[in-house]
Amino acid sequence: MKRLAINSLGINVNVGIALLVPVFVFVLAFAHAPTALAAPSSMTRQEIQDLAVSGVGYSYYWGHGSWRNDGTLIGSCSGSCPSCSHSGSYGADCSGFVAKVWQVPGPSDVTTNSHPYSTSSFRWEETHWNQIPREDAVVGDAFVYRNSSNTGGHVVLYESGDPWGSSWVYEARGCSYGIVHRLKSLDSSYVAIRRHSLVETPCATVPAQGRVIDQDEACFELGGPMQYWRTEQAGWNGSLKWTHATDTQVYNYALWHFDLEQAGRYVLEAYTPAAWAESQQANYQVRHDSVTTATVVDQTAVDGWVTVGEFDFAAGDDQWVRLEDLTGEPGSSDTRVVFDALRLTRVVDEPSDPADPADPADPADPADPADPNEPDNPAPTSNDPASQPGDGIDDTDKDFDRFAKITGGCATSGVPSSGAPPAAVLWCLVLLVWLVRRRP
Ligand SMILES: [Ca+2]
Repeated sequence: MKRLAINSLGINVNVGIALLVPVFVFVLAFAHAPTALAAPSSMTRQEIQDLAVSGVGYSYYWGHGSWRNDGTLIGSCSGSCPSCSHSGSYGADCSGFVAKVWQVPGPSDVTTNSHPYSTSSFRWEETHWNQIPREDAVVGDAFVYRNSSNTGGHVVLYESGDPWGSSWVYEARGCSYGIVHRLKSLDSSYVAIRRHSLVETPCATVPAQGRVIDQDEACFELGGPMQYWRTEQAGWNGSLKWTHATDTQVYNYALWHFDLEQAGRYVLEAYTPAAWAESQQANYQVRHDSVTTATVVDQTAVDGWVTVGEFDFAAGDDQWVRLEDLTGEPGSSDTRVVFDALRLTRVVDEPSDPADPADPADPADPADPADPNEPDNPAPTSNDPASQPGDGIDDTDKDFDRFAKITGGCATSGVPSSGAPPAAVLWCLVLLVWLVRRRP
């Protein structure tokens, strides 16, 4: 009994612990979880933009956020918000609009009214989004502004354009305008924010022949304090980044990641437009096939593609080029280091004439031996050999023939023909025959 009791007790304790531990962990987890919001569902930038487009045309509706996919029942707004009046069931204000197209805090059909955040939330909180450097804004990011007294503000969805100048945006503009797509100047009081859980376009692979890898691709990684980066509407494909050089420590750096489809030897070039590239000792570190090679490049040497070097790359990723601001040029010199496109071009080995053995096939072309007959058969020349480039007649012959044809009509002027019997001889023969016949 004792042993049984002990065994029974032991079993019960073990089972109890086994059951209680996960329950305890579960309770603990949730006791600490209430403020930890789940990340929003994954979305692509295209999905965000598509939702924004679907809302264009609907009315401004203070404190609301919903519309329809069929563009009907757009509603209307009048007056001056918040003391405005609205008719209809659909429409959105600026923050209701951005929350809906961003699908935050969670999935919500556009037809379902929701208004989970104010511009204050978008400006001062970072629950499902965070601030980004303004110049990094791309389609699907947002720009938010909140006044100094924190009583009002505005938020728009960014599409394209100059983030420091005129930008194309989608916005619930106001009572008199509704939801619009327009070119808007975003002043410096706006900050850029980016939704979490975006599914970004992956870094595209490098095909066998190579390709350009630009600084606005997913393959490009920017590092260091964002306030030191500048973006210009210049360079390869209309944009580049630069930062000032230093001679003390690395502040900023960037990497271009490569994922090659085929191993091989490639020429690596960097695009260095003269208007922006000033560093004469940019240090490119090239990671290729498990080897890192550093090369100093004068970015002022070429207004365009400057050669970094020739490298053997393996197939696959974990290969990159890293460029830092630590060039050795003093910060006081305000030397710009440019970060624009890189170009990989496959080095094709010179063929060792392996195709030549195929040349013996040429003798199988017996047409040439027939050429000697050509002078005896001048008829083809009347077919304008100039229009028969594949007939094996060389240009000299064509020119001669063309000349002969053109001058043919004038040849009766008596160009001596060595093969023709002189007329006098013929007349002599005729006279001789006549004399012989007359002889009795
Ligand atoms: Ca570029």
